[in-house]
Amino acid sequence: MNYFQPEMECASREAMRALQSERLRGIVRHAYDNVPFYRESMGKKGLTPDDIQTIDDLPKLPFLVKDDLREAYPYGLLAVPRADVVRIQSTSGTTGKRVVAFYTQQDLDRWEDCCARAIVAAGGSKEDVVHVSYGYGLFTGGPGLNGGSHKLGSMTLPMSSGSTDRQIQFMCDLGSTILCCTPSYAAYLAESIVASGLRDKIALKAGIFGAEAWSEEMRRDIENTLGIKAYDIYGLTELSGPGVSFECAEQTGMHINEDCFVAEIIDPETGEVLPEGSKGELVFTAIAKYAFPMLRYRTRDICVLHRQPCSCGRTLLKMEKLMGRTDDMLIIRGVNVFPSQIETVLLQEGYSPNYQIIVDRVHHTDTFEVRVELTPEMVADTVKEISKREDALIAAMRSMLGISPKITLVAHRSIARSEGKAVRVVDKRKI
Ligand code: DLL
Repeated sequence: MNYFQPEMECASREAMRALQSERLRGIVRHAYDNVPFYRESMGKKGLTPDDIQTIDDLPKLPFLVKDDLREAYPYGLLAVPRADVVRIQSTSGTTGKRVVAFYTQQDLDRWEDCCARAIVAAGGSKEDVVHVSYGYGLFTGGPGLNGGSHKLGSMTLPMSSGSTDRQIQFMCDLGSTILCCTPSYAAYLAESIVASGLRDKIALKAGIFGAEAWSEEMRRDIENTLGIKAYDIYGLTELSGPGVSFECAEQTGMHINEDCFVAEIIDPETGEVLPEGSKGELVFTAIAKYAFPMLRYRTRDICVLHRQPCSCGRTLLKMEKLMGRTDDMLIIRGVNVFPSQIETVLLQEGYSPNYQIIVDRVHHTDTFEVRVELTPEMVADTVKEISKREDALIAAMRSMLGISPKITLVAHRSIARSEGKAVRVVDKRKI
């Protein structure tokens, strides 16, 4: 199968709108008939599926937010019989409850097709050796790019992250040509390759980097160090995973796979839909996935959409690099972290909720520290006891977040109290 698909990727505006409207009618009917949540939320607005005929009717539909997914945990939004689900993936939720996304075989195929298109847009073909160093497991990065690479017929190295020496060895020995990982891991790998003196032994030509924000400066740095072209890729678990949008060689924004996802930009305060070119919150409706329908899902990502002609020939709408979020979610080494999760752990472990999260980026790698106040009862602890407490907190954080912060226990009342909103997060990264 060819994964440059001009009938979709270069379709005329009219043809794409017609396809999107047809798919939208189908998914709205499916969600309404099979998910009580959608029936109720549409009912509250006096809507039935007949009211949604074209994508111009989208703004009539209510929004869906992350809290709705959390409340529906685990099966509340499932829209197909359990027996038709072949896979789940998952991501962190706002207060520790995870979001679980479900896939039918057809949903998985469509997701992998989107990832295959991204690899082709980065110059990939079946001749390539695709080195996937995103995490595997519940995180969508590894499984998504792995699936896309398989679809394309490329030799796929399911490396996952970590074990940098082994990554470099395989890269040299097997001739990896396309690297897929988070931009911060790419930068770290690049430094390690140079330090190992093996820069001339690698055959990499491209990288597909996403899951977290990265600057143009960081892109040029990675490109120059590794001698590759670095492409951005965007996605989120709720919408399948990576491949919602991807960059082409023009590197002026990411093309949205519009045959699968309809994008809107809204004013995050009022919910009003803004015209193309405005900065606002990105809202997606997934029109081609059935197990876990997402109608007007508020991503909390801030972005601008534009539809200028692209030299690659694709007519797919483009989204610019993300400009931040409307909530307090942090992305640290590619992992989504909510301050509320950290607070939950501290309270469970017997600490007060006086803490501060300090994030920085040193040599392109995120550092992550949590400063926690000892309670008055703990102040008399010995150094050995304090060090044991720190280890226990690191383990509890790791189990909640999937990554370990550096824990610094500080004296009672030493974290500055604020009169207004507490300053819980100090993010020193310049992205
Ligand atoms: O990060 C999926 C993914 C995996 C995308 C691999 C790209 C590559 P989640 O863990 O659910 O899914 O996190 C989704 O990550 O709402 C954005 O805030 C952020 N994000 C994803 N891609 C980018 C990117 C995956 N290219 C959240 N640039 C999203 C900036 C990104 N932020």
